[in-house]
Amino acid sequence: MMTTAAGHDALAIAHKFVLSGEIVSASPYGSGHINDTYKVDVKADDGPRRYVLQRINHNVFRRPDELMANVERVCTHAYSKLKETGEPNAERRTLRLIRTLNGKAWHVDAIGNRWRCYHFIEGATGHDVVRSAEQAYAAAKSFGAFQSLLADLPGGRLHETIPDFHHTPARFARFQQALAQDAHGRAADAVPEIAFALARAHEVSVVVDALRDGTLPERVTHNDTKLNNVLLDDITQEGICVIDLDTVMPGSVLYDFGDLVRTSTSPAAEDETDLAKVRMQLPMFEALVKGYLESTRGFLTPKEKELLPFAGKLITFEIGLRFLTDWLEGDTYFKIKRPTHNLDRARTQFKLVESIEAQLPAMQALVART
Ligand code: ADP
Ligand code: GN1
Ligand code: MG
Repeated sequence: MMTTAAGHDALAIAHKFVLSGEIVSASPYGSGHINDTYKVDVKADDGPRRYVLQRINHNVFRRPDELMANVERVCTHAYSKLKETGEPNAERRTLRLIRTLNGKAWHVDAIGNRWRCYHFIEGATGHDVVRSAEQAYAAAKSFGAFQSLLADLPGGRLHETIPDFHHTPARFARFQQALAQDAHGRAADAVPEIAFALARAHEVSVVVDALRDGTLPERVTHNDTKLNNVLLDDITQEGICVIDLDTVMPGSVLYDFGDLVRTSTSPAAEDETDLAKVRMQLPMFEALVKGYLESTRGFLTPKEKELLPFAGKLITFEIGLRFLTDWLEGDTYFKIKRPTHNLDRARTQFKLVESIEAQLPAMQALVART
């Protein structure tokens, strides 16, 4: 048996799926914080072929079968709509699940892990850090188009794969609880970050309040629109395929646009420790707005549009809070590579929040004239 660092025999699991050739290897792949992802190499009659195999983290996603039912619905709808509209490269433009030998859309292993396998999208990359305004534009256009594609998803409301995922006040309450408990005695190492978070308590409910009173609409949204969750063509930099569909569920488009601001306007990585490098760059924001409005103009309401800059600040704060909470709780949620990783990530997010706050009027003026 060949097990990986995570202790799973991915090669054996790959054999449970209908792959078109002899399976050669399965190796860890990507830089996601939640699931275990593997690249599977296969020798097919017409040459080498690759697949993506993933184990769903069921500590994070407590109802993995509901999650997979969502993913299957979303993939099927997106693919058939692309085909209907005559998209010549539909195969490359949406994730497609590979069936198991039993004809299922996912595999349950002997110890209850859920596994799924996708066709590999070739010649495209998910970037951890934005390198050009063209990339920001392409990413925003793709996530906007993805929302548009799902506007008529049949079959009723999707399952909430993580309840209250973007309920920022609930995230804040969890942070306060972790702080009060300080179970690992770490609060003393994060005094400025804790003060920064506490000082922003009054802003956390803007979007959830508006969703509740109907001034913002609920839509089918992606909810994890960080830059590396859209694959960009290696040659043209065009947006090719939106990936990581685990959190596609009812939500606000503002959190989707906001996470693009968080991950596509700063020249620094999410865990950059040199905070001098962290900043919101207005030209990148401009490219995001342009790309996003191009694909969402048909449905975006004036209130949604108006809140686009604030959304960038709100979700950057929310994700910073989540990293800080995970740090206080002893690193149980996000994968870490060093002891202070979650604290470093929180610091980076909060530095970016400050940069957004300083430029909010300019960002709002830009949106108003676009
Ligand atoms: P996580 O939830 O852990 O972030 P993702 O679904 O985003 O997992 O996958 C992790 C990485 O694997 C992605 O960032 C991307 O680089 C790569 N990846 C995922 N699906 C595909 C695919 N179908 N084709 C090519 N690469 C993929
Ligand atoms: C996680 O799965 P991944 O790495 O794309 C997280 C997001 C965070 C992100 C921060 C299910 O995303 O919510 O914004 O890390 N996903 C989940 O990088 O919690
Ligand atoms: Mg991902």
